[in-house]
Order: sequence, then structure tokens, then C-alpha cells
Amino acid sequence: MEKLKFAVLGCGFWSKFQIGAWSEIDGAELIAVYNRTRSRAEKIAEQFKVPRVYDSADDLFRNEKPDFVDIITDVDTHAHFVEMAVSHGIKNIICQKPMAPDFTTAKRMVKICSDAGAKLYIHENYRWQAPVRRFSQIVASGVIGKPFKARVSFLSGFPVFDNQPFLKELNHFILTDMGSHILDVIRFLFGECEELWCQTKAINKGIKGEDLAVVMMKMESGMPVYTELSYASVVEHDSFSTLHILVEGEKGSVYLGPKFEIRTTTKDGTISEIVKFPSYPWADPDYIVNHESGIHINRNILNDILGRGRAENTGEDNLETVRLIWACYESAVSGGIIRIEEYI
Ligand code: 89Y
Repeated sequence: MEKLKFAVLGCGFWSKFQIGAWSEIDGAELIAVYNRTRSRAEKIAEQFKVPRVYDSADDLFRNEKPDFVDIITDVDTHAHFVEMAVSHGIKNIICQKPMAPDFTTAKRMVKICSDAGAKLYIHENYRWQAPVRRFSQIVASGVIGKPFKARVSFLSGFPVFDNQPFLKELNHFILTDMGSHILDVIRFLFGECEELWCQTKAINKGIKGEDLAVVMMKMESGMPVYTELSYASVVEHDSFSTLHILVEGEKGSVYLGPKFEIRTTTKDGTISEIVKFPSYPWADPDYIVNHESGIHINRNILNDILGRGRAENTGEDNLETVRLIWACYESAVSGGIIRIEEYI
């Protein structure tokens, strides 16, 4: 089978996991990497045997003409590189989450791609985590009946700033960084949100943005969903780097808890299963469930590019997650409830 040729822009901390995930998939060949600081690109190229290295993204596009590009640079530069890819005629563009540093820029990115007839995909991987997929299957099986309430928790004290120091500098931190994942998983599991209320706080010292957010949502189905996100938590069961989710239905409940265990309770009792998934030499053990999920989202996007299926994580779809993030910030500032259809 002929492979699609792709390029990666950005060779920072996250790139080795994303490229590692690509290396598990047939059908895509990494032909070039770009990084502003060339030595970082050279290091990644050596690790993954990538033939060509650039410190100018323009030169890369001009010389390589890839079938698609995977943008893994800092969030502030996403729009710039998406526009550049479009201007070079690239028709398939993948961009790391969060899509943009604000809602207006995200809307502009989606429009630029759609006007140019280019497909934009957002690498938003949490909904592809093995435990989240299994959880969703159990809920959809009907074993607990119709869900009427859910709680989604990410409570962590993981030293996230050690690997990604730039997160300390973000004026908007946990809702953009982890809210992208959690609000997207909530949409994946429970559909669209009708209204929400949010409170944020900064607990850790020496960071610019918030590291705690609690959000109360009313979904379009009428179902209440409560979510809590924290990087300031000292708790017995740290959620890093997945989520703990409890959903209650008319006939029972399902809980995705510590160590990837899913406990399904009905009037007949509780059944437990541990969700298993492979590990890979390129993945970081602290993030293993997260890194493994990159393979599934990449495959889903590749199939869409090849016309063999529909991608879940399109730019347009992800715009709805971005809308929720910024609706949360607005609520946190105003103290009010935000109706999503009015937040445009
Ligand atoms: O986005 C988050 C993730 O998926 O792992 C790294 C991260 O930025 C930490 O919060």
C-alpha cells in the first residue's frame, strides 16, 4: 500500500509521543520535521529516522509538498502555521489541542480551512483513551438504563510543570490545557451542553493562570453533569493522565476509577473489569493511557484523509469544545450562567 507523506511542525516535549503513535500505523510516512531551534528537530529526526530537517516551515512546505501536516507547536503559533499550510496548498492539516489561544482565533482557523477547501483536524485524544471508549460502550449497552446524572473528575498533583514549564506562563491554564480534554469527553459521552456555570481559582504558587476549575453543566438532554479539574490536588487516587467518571442511570451506575477499573453496579450487584491496553517503548509510563490513545485518533484521522471513514475530531467539531472552554471563563468572571447557544 502506498503511504501518505507527512511532515511534523514542532519538536518539543509532546512531539515524540505523537510521532511515536504515527510509527505504529501503516499508511503514513514522516518525511520531514521542522523546529525553530534546529537541534531539537535533529534530535527527533535521529530518534525516528526522519530523512529531512528544517528550521524554516516555509522551506519545508515548498520543498516537501506533504500530503498532510501535523502541527505540534505552541498554542500561540497554531493559527500562524495553519494559515501557512493553507497558503502552500496543503489540504489536510492536523493541529494539536487546544486549537487556539482564544475562541475568535479558533473560529478564524476553521473558516480559513473551510474557505480553502482544506480539512482541519484537531488532535484531541482523551476521548480515544481505552478506558473512556470502554466506559462509553458500557453506558451505550443500556445496562444502567438511561443516564440521568454524571460526574467527571480530573484531580491531580502530578508535577506537570516539570515536563511542560510553559504551562506556568499561560494566563488561562487548566481549562485550556485539561478542559479541552474533559469538556470534549463530556460532549463525546453525553452530547451537547445547553448551559453552564463555572468557578476557577489559582492554588499553586508561581503560575499565571488557574489550576482549579469546577463546572456545572446542563446538557441539551436535560442531564446535569458536574466536572472538576485540578492540578493542586493531594488525593489518594490521582487521576493523571486519565479521568474518573461516574454516571448514574435508571437501572444502575458505572464508575471509571483508579487503575483503569470500571465498576458497573445494578440491583444484581457490582461487576468489575480492568481495561487493558498495550504499552510502547516511545511512550512515557506516567502518561501511558494518554499516549496509547494517540494511535487511535491518528488512525481515525488518516482514514478520513484517505476517504475510508469520518474523523471524529474535525476543526468544526472541536470548535464546540473550544466554545465551552471560553464560556467557562466568561462564567468564572461574571459569576453568571452561560447559555451556550448565545455564546457565539
Ligand atoms: O494536555 C495535557 C495532556 O494531555 O498531557 C499533557 C498535558 O498538557 C498536561 O496537562
